Amino acid sequence: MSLTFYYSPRSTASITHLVLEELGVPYEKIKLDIRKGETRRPDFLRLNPNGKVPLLVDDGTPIWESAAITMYLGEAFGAARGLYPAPGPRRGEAMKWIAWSNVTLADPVARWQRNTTDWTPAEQHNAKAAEAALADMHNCLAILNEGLEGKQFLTGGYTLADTHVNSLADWLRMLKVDFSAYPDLNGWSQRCAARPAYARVMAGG
Ligand SMILES: N[C@@H](CCC(=O)N[C@@H](CS)C(=O)NCC(=O)O)C(=O)O
Repeated sequence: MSLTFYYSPRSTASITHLVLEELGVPYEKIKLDIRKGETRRPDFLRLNPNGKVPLLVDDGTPIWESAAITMYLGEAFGAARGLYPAPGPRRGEAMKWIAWSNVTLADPVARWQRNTTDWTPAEQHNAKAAEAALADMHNCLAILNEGLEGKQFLTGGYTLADTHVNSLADWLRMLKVDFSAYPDLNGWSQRCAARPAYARVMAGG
């Protein structure tokens, strides 16, 4: 087994970074500077034609999309370490939250970001689109909060689904989304952030 992880700090690649650190598997890290266009270099595009991080190369096979990477690593290494459910309904639940966060939650977040932040030129911002995105985002956060009601973690004990979804929640916090209405989500996030792997990644490890 040989794992190579292509990443950029403070990007979607943080999800995969956290997952790899949780698993404690050996891997090589290759840092790319998005602003310098390093994700668009021909050698990188040959591995990921989307020109995006994270990218994981396992024994020469490129795997892109953070949700796919989390599920792949969960199956390959997580189940044996108690960090990913065995095949069955609990694994289905873990996959549900991972896919949901990347598809259903990330969509309004991206729309909101596009219409409010300096990642997009101000003349392209649309106040009505931003308002609709914010409402959709809060609907998702309410769903997540309800999914965590009375639970320590998403599917029982801590799994890579928690690592993955909490990393997306961090992205929202970075965007200054107000989480005050979501006590179960906040408590869960604090439990996820208490993991040693989380502290290592946040410290730049
Ligand atoms: N759906 C992808 C999104 C990946 C993504 O958008 N990555 C951004 C960083 S947050 C990127 O690499 N952008 C570089 C570029 O567009 O050149 C995933 O979950 O892996």
